[in-house]
Parts: sequence; C-alpha cells; structure tokens
Amino acid sequence: MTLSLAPGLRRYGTVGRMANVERTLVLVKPDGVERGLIGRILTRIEERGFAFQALELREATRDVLDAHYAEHTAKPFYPGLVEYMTSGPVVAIVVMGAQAVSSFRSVAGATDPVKAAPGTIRGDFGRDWGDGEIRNLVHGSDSPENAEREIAIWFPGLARH
Ligand code: DAT
Ligand code: MG
Repeated sequence: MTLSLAPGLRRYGTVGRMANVERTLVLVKPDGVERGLIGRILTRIEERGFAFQALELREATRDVLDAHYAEHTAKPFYPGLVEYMTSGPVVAIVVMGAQAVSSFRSVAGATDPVKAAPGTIRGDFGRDWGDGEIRNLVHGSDSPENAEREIAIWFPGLARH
C-alpha cells in the first residue's frame, strides 16, 4: 500500500513546484523493524520537517536488492548484506524536501555504527554486535541521481521519467 500524505505535501506549494522537490529513498532495515525502532526513526525525519510521499512495509527480494545495490554486488560483503536485508521486512519510504538526500545522510550517520556520531540514528541505536556484520538500521540514497534511480526500483509508480 502506498500512503500519500497530502497535508505534508501542501507545504511545498503547487503540484508544479512539487515536481522539482528533491526526493530520497530511505529504508528502515530489518534490524530497525525487528527492534521496534520504526516509530523513532520516522520521528527523526518528521522532526526535521520532511514529508513522506510513500511508506510501505515489505520484504526485499533478491532482484530488488541486486538493482538497488548494483555498485556493491561484486564486493565480498554482498552475500552477507543480502542475508541481512532479507532477514525480515523493511520499511521503504520516499522522503521529500529541499536537500532531502544530504539531510537524511547526516541524520543517518556514518555507515559503521561504531563510528557514527551520537545524535545520529546509527550512532544512537547501532553498535557492533560481535558477529563481523554491519547492521546499521537505515539506508539513505547518496545522491539525488541515485535517489531517483532507487525510487524507480522500489516504487515504479513514482518514477519521474
Ligand atoms: P551506506 O549505507 O552508508 O550508503 P554503503 O553504500 O557503502 O554505505 O554500503 C551499503 C551497505 O552495505 C551498508 O549500509 C552496510 C553494508 N556494508 C558496507 N560496507 C561494508 C563492509 N565493509 N562490511 C560489511 N557490510 C558493509
Ligand atoms: Mg550507500
């Protein structure tokens, strides 16, 4: 199910102007869902004043992950990453607002939760669990171009072109 939140979107003015607002693809990864942190993670996005265009609990398939993580599929950690990302449901979210990509990256914190600053999602809720795997609670697109590419993978109906 895709949930459109009209009141939030109204902040961005007309439909014509909204079409140019930056979007980013956020995932609450399986550890975030399993640990009951969906609400607190979404709250941090809402507190910064960003709007949700779509929000859905779903299982990540291998095909979606291969497309989403195209830059990583040949890396040694990729099999472990797929195991992690398919270990339970994820929440896929399209977040909208000026500079949404870099704003969410700073809220998420560094990739490795051990290095992530306190105050960030990964720095506050993540740790090394002692099994050699990185479980870092959230994904956020790393550029506006990748955001649009990822949104087209997770929400084909919301692709811009
Ligand atoms: P980010 O999620 O901060 O954009 P990334 O794109 O470099 O980081 O990597 C994607 C995910 O892959 C990351 O969230 C966790 C996993 N990952 C990255 N580097 C890893 C490593 N060296 N060992 C294990 N998992 C890794
Ligand atoms: Mg990345």
